[in-house]
Amino acid sequence: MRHAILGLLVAAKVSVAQPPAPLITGIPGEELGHSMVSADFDGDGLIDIAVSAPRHQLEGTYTNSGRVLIVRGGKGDLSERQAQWNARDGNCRFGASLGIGDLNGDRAPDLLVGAPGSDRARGEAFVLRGGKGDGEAAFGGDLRQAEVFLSIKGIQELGGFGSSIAVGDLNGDGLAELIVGESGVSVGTTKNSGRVWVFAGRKAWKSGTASLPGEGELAASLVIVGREGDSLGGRVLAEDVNGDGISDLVCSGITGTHAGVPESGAVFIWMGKKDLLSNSTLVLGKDEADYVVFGKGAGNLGFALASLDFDGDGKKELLISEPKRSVKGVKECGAVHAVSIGRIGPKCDLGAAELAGVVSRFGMAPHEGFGSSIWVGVAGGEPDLDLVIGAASAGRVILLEDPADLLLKESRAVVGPGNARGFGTSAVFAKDEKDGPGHLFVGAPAGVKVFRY
Ligand SMILES: [Ca+2]
Ligand SMILES: [Ca+2]
Ligand SMILES: [Ca+2]
Ligand SMILES: [Ca+2]
Repeated sequence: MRHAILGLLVAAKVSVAQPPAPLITGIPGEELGHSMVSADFDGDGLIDIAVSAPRHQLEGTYTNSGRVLIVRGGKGDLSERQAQWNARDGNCRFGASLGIGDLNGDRAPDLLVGAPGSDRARGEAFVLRGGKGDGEAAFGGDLRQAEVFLSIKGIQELGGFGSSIAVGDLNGDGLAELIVGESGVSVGTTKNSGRVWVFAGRKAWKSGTASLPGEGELAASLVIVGREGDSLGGRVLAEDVNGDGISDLVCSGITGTHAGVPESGAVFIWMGKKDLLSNSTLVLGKDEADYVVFGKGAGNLGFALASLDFDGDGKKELLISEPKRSVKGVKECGAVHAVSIGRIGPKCDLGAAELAGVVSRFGMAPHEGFGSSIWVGVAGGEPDLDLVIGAASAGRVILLEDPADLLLKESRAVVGPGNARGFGTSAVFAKDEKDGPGHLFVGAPAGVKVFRY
């Protein structure tokens, strides 16, 4: 049985006739809806939403300080369920990246927030603890005063530490690692290499604010440096994509050059294993990743990352978007690729004529930006919806009830209203009420709006 919203969308086929009024309208220019994640941050059984506005101007500070809005699940007055995290300083772009994961092992999902513009773009990464009791994530606060569970400050000017952030157990010891991208950094003479930091999991994290290079208590266990132009760490993902039960590390170099074309993008993958963190530094070009996937043309491969069991074999495929991919004369229609690790070679070129282990869906029209965002449902969970893919330049999202639908042309789509520019830059589906099917939330940052269907 399909849920009400899906029934509605089936009937509407391509668009919902009357779009709802925006759930939240932000302040012009603040980019509300830039990033969005969903999890039950306060432990009440209802899914909550965190949505960022990284160019929000905080009262009394410079522009681009950023804010993250929380909408707690439930019924009734939105104002009673809404909270806000205020940034620490101007220009820090708090909320330019968001993530979820349980860092401290209390089984409550923690909210991860990057502020890559902080302190002359040295950047800062925040972990806001989820859960009942001492959980702070769902209730908001002002970082100029509030102590949060953990924050780490970057060290290199313009490095942009916090460009991406994720949590996952990469060495299978049961303790979750913290992974942070620093995509703006040039390491040594390697311009725009970007860098990814991995801080090994521990039974007890020392709460408070720390600075790189992680010393003593917070020494980084693994540092990965990109190739020239990669801007490694624009996105990071820690999910098990080869089915061995250990999370694997996936790092995007969205601007990387391939076959002489800058901005092609490359995605580097390391299989999680017991001794993954024993190398202290890896330098791409000298050291190899276990797998690399290269984009075709200036498509920005790796702009969005996710994982989902696409073919039902019990192993998750890696989903990689390429929103500026052109195909057969359709310029920048975009693409999403489902990659089966184990069926591809160590170097997988998406421009190759014959490709085993890769299933690709392309956007339909020029300049759609298909793949601006990817949201994945929980396997076997409610609602019965597996995948939402944004096409922000066209202002729409598509919804897939079964990952095998990826190739179906007749997917259900939701088209944003005309004043919702950037609709689909972020999207999640969340069961945010006790009864009922859940709702689709879509961010439109150029129109500074968040919609709920
Ligand atoms: Ca909740
Ligand atoms: Ca936690
Ligand atoms: Ca670990
Ligand atoms: Ca694995």
